[in-house]
Amino acid sequence: MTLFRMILTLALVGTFGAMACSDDDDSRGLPPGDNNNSVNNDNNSANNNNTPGNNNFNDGNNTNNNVDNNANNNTDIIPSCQNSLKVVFRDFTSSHPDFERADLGWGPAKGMIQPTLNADRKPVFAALQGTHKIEDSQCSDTCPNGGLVSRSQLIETGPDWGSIPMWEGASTFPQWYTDVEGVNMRVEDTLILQKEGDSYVYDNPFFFPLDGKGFGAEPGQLDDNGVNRNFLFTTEIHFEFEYTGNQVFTFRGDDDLWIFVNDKLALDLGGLHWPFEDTINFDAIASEFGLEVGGTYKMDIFHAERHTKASNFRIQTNIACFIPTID
Ligand SMILES: [Ca+2]
Ligand SMILES: [Ca+2]
Repeated sequence: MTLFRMILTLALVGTFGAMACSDDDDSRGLPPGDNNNSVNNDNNSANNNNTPGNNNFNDGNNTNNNVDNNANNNTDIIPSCQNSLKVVFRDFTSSHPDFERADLGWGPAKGMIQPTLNADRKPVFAALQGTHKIEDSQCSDTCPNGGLVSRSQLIETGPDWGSIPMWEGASTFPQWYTDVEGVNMRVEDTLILQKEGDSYVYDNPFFFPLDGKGFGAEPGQLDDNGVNRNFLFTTEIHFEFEYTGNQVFTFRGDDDLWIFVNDKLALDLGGLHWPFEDTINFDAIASEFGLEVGGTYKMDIFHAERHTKASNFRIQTNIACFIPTID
């Protein structure tokens, strides 16, 4: 680290600390990206009602169960459709330079990756820093919290944070969504969405699908309940869906999240950050993304859990049929 970088980092940490340390903030000393805990305490409805098919690693203290157990019990499922998403997780450890870093900038930061996928349907590195373009709609009432900066402060100060690298960059990012022996461990699984009104929802404020799997929990990496968890992993999902009109897809979570629709980047919440939310309105992007009602299109989702001590993952959509295309 250069002297200038050290000075810059210390200055920014000091600035953030001054903003962050309000009365009851217990997150001092941690990077700002993962300090949110309000959504972890709100007993949100989607995963706590013990309905059939709803036992997918949703509890703050239990390890994950087999998420496929009760998939067929949901009578709301259209027979020819799947309300589940096939997932490839890749477990990492804090030894990887992009995970559990303390000196990174934070997001959500747009522009960290290229707007299109490569030939292997993987995202491609674009920039070390990204830019901060935080819209009101992206920051729900659960964000910020715990004495962190206010939303207006965040917007005002965002560009400063964007000057700090979000990751190592081009040399390490290809490892995030590729099996690399000795670097990551691949675990395949399924996320089951629950029918809620006209939507399908997967909502997990304790998203630790690799507890007891992969490299396992590292010592000292605790969630907000003090439970030792297996943090630091990536999530890769590929599927197709029929565009029928009037469809939306909302994601909220931490940390990095990118969604491609018909091979174009449609949702960009990169970087370390507390749970942020954004929505793809397919009607609004139809022209730009080449979508025509009645057509079937690819969606590719890339997520990364990159820092303690929270892991949130929420999907809400009125897309009823997911056609998995992952290998
Ligand atoms: Ca891990
Ligand atoms: Ca996190």
